[in-house]
Amino acid sequence: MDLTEIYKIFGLTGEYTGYNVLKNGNINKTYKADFKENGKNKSYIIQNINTYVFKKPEYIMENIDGVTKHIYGKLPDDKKERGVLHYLNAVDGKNYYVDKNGGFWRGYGFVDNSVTYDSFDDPALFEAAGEAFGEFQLLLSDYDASTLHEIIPGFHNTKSRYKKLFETIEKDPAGRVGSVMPEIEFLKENRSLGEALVDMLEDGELPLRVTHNDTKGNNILFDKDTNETLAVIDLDTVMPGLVAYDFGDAIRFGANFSDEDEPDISKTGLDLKKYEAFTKGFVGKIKDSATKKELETLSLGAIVMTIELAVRFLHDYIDGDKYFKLNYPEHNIVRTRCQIALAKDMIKKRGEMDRIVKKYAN
Ligand code: GN1
Ligand code: MG
Repeated sequence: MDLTEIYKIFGLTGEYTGYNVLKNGNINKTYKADFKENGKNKSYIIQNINTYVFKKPEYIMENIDGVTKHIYGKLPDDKKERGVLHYLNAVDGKNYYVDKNGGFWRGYGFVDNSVTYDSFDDPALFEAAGEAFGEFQLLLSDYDASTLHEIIPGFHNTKSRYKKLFETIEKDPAGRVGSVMPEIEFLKENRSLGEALVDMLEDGELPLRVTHNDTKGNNILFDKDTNETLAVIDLDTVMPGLVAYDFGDAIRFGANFSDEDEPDISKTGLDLKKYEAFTKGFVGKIKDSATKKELETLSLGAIVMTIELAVRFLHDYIDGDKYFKLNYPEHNIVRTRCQIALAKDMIKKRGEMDRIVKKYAN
């Protein structure tokens, strides 16, 4: 599909000066399109949604419409412009467009002078990320969860994720099972740990809340000059979930010494300094609204989310790489090994992780 067609459909005007592909998402295709109008630069984000992953993208757009309006309504006037994404309407008034080949498109205004980070070497910045994700949850604490579509059913249900992994191992569709036995073994040994949060949810020990469910640090916009946090983005997976999922995934991604797909796993492990910085920010925001049990399960959330991603990356590898975008053929198994190395290190450090949560929960 020709991008200029898409610009027309979303009514973008001005002189078009070019686009970049933004590469930090593993699912959708994202473009930043640059325009000039009356001497001023104005950019837009255009996304082509992956319909293998998102079977009903119209539902995502309904969720996003509700959630962004809710947040917009709560922001003070001076934050309304940059504190939430403003989605574009197509010529027919819908906030998406389906092309003749079934391609699903949407767009929003690029937030002026904003930046995202893939890693957080400055603890203060990661603490701010913790505050932003904590605040996001507070903003949605009164959102009517029954109006939200469950975009990917069982998204963080590690019991069904494990089940699907073992079913695919049985079928071995890509003939790769024989080469990944140590990884399968680790995941088998740690199955009850990986399923622990779902057990607690099923037993009614933890409340469901409206959560983001994809809290990678690069889903936060910062002001390029001041590093003030502006907005939480990537709202595709906003759904009912556990607080521990949002805390856990942010730690999994941002408090790792390495990237989530580092091939040299001797570099991988939990950086307790970063862990503490994020915990300080996140727990500081949610401690009054969270239950004691929720706070107690945060460190477990980090371990569970890391095991979950190992399960998901390994599943995709065994399944022949259908879900996640790859940068090279072995990418999914490299990701799996990195997540396993991180999970092992977290398991060793669990006592320390708990101590840190307690420090900020009181
Ligand atoms: C995917 O595309 P991105 O980066 O927003 C995935 C997340 C994973 C993440 C791992 C819908 O997110 O669940 O944690 O990759 N999103 C979906 O990097 O599956
Ligand atoms: Mg995402």
